[in-house]
Amino acid sequence: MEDKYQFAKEIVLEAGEFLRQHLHDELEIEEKGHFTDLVTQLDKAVQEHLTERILGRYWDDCILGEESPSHLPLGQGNVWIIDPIDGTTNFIVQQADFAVLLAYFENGIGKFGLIYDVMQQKLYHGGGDFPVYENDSLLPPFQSKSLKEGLIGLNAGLYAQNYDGLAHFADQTLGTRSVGSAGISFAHVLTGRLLAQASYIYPWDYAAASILGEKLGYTLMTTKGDRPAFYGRECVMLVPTEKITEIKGYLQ
Ligand code: 2AM
Ligand code: CA
Repeated sequence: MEDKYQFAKEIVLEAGEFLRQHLHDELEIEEKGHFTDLVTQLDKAVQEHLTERILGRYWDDCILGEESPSHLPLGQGNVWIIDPIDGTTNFIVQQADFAVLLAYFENGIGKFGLIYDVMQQKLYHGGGDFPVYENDSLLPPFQSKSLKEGLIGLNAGLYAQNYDGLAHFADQTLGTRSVGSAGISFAHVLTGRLLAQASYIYPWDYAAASILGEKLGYTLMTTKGDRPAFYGRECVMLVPTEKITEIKGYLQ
């Protein structure tokens, strides 16, 4: 597992370097069903490159990627989950606050996760048997604090709809913040900048965070209070495990 983990770090850093080099390329932007859901040739190139690197070395493993042709459920065997660019809209409009996400599972058990904030050059890595780091700095587990002392990552749409009671939960905190990259927002929970993060997203957006978070005293769960299905789009949140009962009291 150590070899696989080192390899995963290497290829994610490589992908980030590639994106920084191509930051000012002319983009071919396509809509995927809705004008706010975008993909570029660089999402596809990074997905292809990571897939080739992984299968070139671990040819029996399976890939589940945002830009893969088929979206298999996470089940048996060795599965790598890739989001080549998390925060594609930020990438296009801001050239900042986007991430490369990679998670590795064996028979449905998370072994390690990686979130690479490409422009900040911050790699959040670990989970499973590995301690969690931001680059070379070990991250401590959740430092207990009350909801009143923390911020929640939540976008304006979910707050405005009070989706599953998220606005009621947010109103117990110091306020909401929104980055536009689920991966980077989850990383802010891991470092303690945010107390929690909720988003309506897909498995490739939350897989790495679920593995990293579990190691530091957080739980990735749906806003209905269930384990995420790792299939299709769901409203999920990363919350301190010790706060679950209290948070559920505010959700509907
Ligand atoms: P993405 O860039 O990989 O699609 C804010 O848009 C966050 O929600 C991003 O992390 C984005 O990831 C994710 N997201 C997931 N599904 C989305 C969708 N259909 N439209 C826009 N953002 C989506
Ligand atoms: Ca993406």
